Amino acid sequence: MSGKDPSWQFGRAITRRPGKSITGGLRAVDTGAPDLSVMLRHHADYVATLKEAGAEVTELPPLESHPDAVFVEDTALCLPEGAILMRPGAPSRLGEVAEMAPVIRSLFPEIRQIEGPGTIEGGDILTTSREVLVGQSARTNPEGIAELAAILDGWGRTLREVRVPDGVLHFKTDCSLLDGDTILATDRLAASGCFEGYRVIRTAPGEEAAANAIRFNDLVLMAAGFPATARTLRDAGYEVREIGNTECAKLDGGMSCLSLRFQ
Ligand code: CIR
Repeated sequence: MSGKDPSWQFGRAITRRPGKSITGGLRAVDTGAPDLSVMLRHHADYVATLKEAGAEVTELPPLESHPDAVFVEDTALCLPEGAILMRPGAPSRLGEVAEMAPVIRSLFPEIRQIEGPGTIEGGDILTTSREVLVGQSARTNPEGIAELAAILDGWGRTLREVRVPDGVLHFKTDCSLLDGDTILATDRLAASGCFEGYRVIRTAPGEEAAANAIRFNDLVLMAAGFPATARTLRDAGYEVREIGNTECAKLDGGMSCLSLRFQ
């Protein structure tokens, strides 16, 4: 795919439909159980928007044994060189990787795996056109990051380690890639200086949850309900689609968590 930027120009995505067990999903603060029927509607809108953006979507069935399995992003890192199976830091999510592995194996000729003892989740990894940024968080520890760095080094890629602000689940809870050089970020994350050299667009005050967006080809998918940030993005020239996310938000999930994206 010459001429394309593999950090945001994709051909494929993997998603997994939420199941009844979603009510048992992990959450930092309990704001009530997610409503499965509403979440299914939002999820269908999300998949339809990925297809509108040009994705061929592999839609996996619900996995009732793993309440958080809808958040497929945390199980793998997909790059043009190959895919790397992650090792989640949340014990209840470790088994999701074995469920995703055969799907990844059917799509990627080159597969690596984080073996441990370190842990790392896909939500802490932001791939830009120049580097792979990885946030150290409550889920992703230095050992997991070191194991990923060694794999990426073998592929000629640079990993840069950053810190996720306290109380924030994942690095990408607070940022997303808008194009090869532009990042949408919250004030609290951008203030750490980790995006020096990039163009940074900030979420509007009080709209921090808008930061977890995705760019997929010509579209930016963002959670609905953040009008000031949506306006900022449109004024900057992005074509934005707002998708309901109220139920995933109860489980600390957003746009990026719901898919794996690759060429
Ligand atoms: C969790 O706590 O693991 C899930 N309830 C939410 C995961 C969100 N994933 C992501 O940001 N990549």
